[in-house]
Parts: sequence; C-alpha cells; structure tokens
Amino acid sequence: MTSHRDQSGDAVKERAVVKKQEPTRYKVVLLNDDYTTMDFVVQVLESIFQRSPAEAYRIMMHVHLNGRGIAGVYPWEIAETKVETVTSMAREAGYPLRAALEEE
Ligand code: TYC
Repeated sequence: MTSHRDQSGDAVKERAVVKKQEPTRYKVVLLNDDYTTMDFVVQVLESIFQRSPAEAYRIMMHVHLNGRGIAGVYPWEIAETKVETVTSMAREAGYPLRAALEEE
C-alpha cells in the first residue's frame, strides 16, 4: 500500500487492483448413444479422465440415464485433447461415442 498527498494536501491511499483473472475452464461432456457399450465408456472414463472405477461407473450411468454428463473440467488445450482422444479411441473400437466441449 502506498500513501501520498494529493493537491489539496489530503492523504490519499492507493491500492493496486490485484484481482486475478481466472483461466477459463471447459467441461468435457460425454453424450449418450445406443451402441457404445457401458464397459467401454467406463474404460474411457478411467483411462482418459483418471476416474476411479466407482466414479467412472457413476458418470457412465448418469450419461446413460440423462443423455449427457460431465467427464471432467479442464483448461482449453487439455479439454480439446481429451475430446480428440475419446473420439479416436471410440472410432478405433468401432463405437459412435461422442464428447463435446462447453465453457464452464
Ligand atoms: N447407452 C449405452 C448402452 O446402453 C451406454 C452408454 C453410456 C453409451 C454412456 C454412451 O456416453 C455413453 N449400451
């Protein structure tokens, strides 16, 4: 904190604006479909999103029942890479599983 006199002679305190800019984060959303197996989705959540087996199962069931669900939240570049990895892993295995990005 600095302190000085203004033209009228009054003490004036100045405070630097220190509010940090939070980096924008992105949700990786998994979308339900009728063909991807439950086991495959659980495997994706464990291997790409570092979810425990119990968490992976819970998220998979949420997507299965609600149509969509959040796999994880990340900075832009990481979120984008996760979507690409999900997509290539699914296509490789012959499944139509899709993932999308949403600003948090
Ligand atoms: N609905 C799929 C089934 O019944 C399972 C599934 C869950 C698929 C989540 C995609 O993101 C998904 N086999």
